[in-house]
Amino acid sequence: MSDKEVLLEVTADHLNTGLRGVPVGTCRTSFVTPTEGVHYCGYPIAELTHFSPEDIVYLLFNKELPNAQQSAEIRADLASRGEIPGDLESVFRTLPKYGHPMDWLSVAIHTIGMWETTGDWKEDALNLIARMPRIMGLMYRIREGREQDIPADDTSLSMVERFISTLGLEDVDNEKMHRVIATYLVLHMDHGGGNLSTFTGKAIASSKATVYSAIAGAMNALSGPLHGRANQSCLEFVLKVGTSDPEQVEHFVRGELAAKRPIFGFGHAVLRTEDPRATAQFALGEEICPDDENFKIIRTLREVAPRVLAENPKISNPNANVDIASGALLHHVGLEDPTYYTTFFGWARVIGIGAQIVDERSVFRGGKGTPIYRPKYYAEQQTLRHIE
Ligand code: AMX
Repeated sequence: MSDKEVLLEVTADHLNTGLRGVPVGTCRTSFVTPTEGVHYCGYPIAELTHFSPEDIVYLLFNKELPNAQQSAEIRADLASRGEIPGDLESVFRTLPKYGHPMDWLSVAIHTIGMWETTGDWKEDALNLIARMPRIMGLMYRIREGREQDIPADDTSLSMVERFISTLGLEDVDNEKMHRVIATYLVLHMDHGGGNLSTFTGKAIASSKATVYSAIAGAMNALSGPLHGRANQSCLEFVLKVGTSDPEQVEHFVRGELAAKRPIFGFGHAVLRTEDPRATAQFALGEEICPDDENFKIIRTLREVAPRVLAENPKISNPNANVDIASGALLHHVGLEDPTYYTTFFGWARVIGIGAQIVDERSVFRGGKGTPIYRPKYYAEQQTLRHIE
């Protein structure tokens, strides 16, 4: 695009719309199309589902998929950065257990940033990414009161293996858990430049606050029910449906719509087909848990809800979105408490947001970086007056 190309004529009715559709900047890591959903560095997400999370970290930071040697190098690099530089368990013990896991995650990220910040955008982003598996595992252990015999963090393992090892759940199928979490991470790492948490992270970093402050803030943005917390609501919704009988599911869906409640897991602001991230998770579920009760419910919802939602012409996309299936899969592999689900989303997004912060701070504008964010606001109901 040329420097002088007109991208949008801004009119007064763009004000107070949350910058919806207002061009702000460029993004080198991902974009979203109405038919194929998110693409990472040009690759449709559907073509990336079988790569390891480490390979996708490499892709988002280097804009190319790694060859075998580069893949081994990124794993070794992340392993070398994995150790948390302080006693996070003690900090976690001081937090209220009734606090939401997303608040714990944000506190953990902020705390680690106080212990150690190098000031180099890429170093700090990669260090934080490498520490996320241990943060996630320790959060579960301390919140659940399983504080004894937490295994040492073997940073030579993959990121997902480190989480599973720290988590230390008995009677679960670790291999299935590995597949579900690895797929989850790959699918959720990035989603364009303007989603709220990514935008928030980049906005904070534009003040040259640290990567840790910026990403802690991004996690706070992600924690809201209109953003990341939708995946928690989605499994809660599935549990509420409680049946996979098509007639009963249809009755339930119609009842929710009549009561003006959303049908969670359906609809999207940009996509106009089923989200390929939902398609990928349905395929994984058919493979690993076709008879799981919650999976059966979402399978029926996927058949029934789009048909019912399509009766309302206002609804631009009646199809399944990314959140429909992830909860059922996480629940199946032993991660049954939906209040944690947004933290997996956060874990994944630390990678995309980290890569975007590095681009904005050290690549754009010939390496000078984007200036501090400063959109314009107009005064409203503020006629000039003076103290008499
Ligand atoms: N259930 C009920 N109503 C829905 C709906 C759904 N699944 N999807 C859209 N609608 C309604 C909207 O609320 C809106 O109603 P309004 O005009 O009275 O405000 C109308 O249909 C038109 O909406 P839209 O243009 O099709 O979508 P949107 O961009 O306004 O909203 C979304 C998108 C995701 C918020 C919406 O589809 C929704 O609320 N879905 C259910 C909740 C959910 O699954 N959230 C997870 C989002 C996943 C993600 O994007 N990460």
